[in-house]
Amino acid sequence: MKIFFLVILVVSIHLPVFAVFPAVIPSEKPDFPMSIAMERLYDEWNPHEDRANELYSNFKYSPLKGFDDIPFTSRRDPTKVIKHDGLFHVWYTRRSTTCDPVGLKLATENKPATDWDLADIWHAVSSNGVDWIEDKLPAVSRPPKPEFGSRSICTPGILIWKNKFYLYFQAYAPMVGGTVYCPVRVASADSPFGPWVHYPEPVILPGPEGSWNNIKINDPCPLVYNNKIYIYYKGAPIERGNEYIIRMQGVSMASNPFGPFYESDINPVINSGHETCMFPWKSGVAALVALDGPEKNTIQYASDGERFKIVSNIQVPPVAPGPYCEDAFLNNKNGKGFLWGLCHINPDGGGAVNKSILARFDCDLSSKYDHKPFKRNNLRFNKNTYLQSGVRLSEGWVSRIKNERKDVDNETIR
Ligand code: AAL
Repeated sequence: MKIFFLVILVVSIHLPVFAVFPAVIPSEKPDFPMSIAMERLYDEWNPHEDRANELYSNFKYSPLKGFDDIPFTSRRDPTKVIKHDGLFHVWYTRRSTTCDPVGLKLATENKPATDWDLADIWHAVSSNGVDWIEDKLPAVSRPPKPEFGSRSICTPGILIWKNKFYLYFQAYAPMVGGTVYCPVRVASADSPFGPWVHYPEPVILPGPEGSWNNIKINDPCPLVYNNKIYIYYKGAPIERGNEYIIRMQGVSMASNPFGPFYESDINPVINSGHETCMFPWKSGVAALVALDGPEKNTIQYASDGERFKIVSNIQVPPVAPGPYCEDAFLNNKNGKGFLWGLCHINPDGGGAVNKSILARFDCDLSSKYDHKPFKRNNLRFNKNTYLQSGVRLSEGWVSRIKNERKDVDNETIR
């Protein structure tokens, strides 16, 4: 009998205690058995979901004033916004041509192939982030032929280092396009108003033959971190096709703005995304990763600037974001994030051959402020969103689906 009770006692000590998951989410991880989804809520997320995630936000957009709509003029790919002597500054790609982009095959000396072809880098200032005044001339103009950048300089990134200003940008020659060599060049100035002086040599070069970034270094995004200049970028190889990767992001570091830059040993450090958007966060670096790849539309964090992990999933993220991130160059291991920035929009919802405009986004990716409306889930959109071109099922697929219907739409009970 005694043994019988002992067995019951031992068994009951080891039996898991099942509990009903309570309506009020426990702030500590419960020790009763849970599904792996609920384990994950505590281990990878936090019990208060996106509301309590400082690196979760949604994004609201506003039009900007001061950027006149000029025929065949496009503005895109803004830098981070900086504030200097009370004024906000931004730089961006501006194309002012005599016709719309015609594609790579039809491009000529004066006819742009893509939206970022035959472009220079322009500058605008604002006292409130909404009303902007654009300079009358480019801040940085294309260098002469045959130098890198003589066809187009575009997609700049701003750096402030030891009280001087540096603009890093894509430098295309003799043409733009996926199979054209595109290193990163830099121009420097003592003031955000310029004058900007081209450094004669490219500073970040594509990688060796066969490597992930062997033809293009795009979207340079500088930060100051670990007492060094960190430039993140998107790399691409000359080879195209499903076996090749064209949208991963890497980082190179230097102690001098003109280089030499040394690649991270573990590049690429981000497996998805398109335009780059990195910012100091606490003692590490965070990244907004949008548009391409399996980890598109996420915010990621790397405690060492290189080992990125997903920390939130986001909706309708800004394209080519240039946040106003006040501590991007402070090197203080105390990154506080941001509340707004500029981005670009294709008014026609188009792609490489469509013109772009700059817009403002607001969000709450800040650890300093708490703007609750930006922490909402459950964003819903109206009919026009679902039925706009690019989202609406195309006529071609409407008829294909109609023709395949008798083979595809099988009886539910067979
Ligand atoms: C972008 C960026 C790069 C690409 C093109 C212009 O928005 O990713 O700059 O080359 O598109």
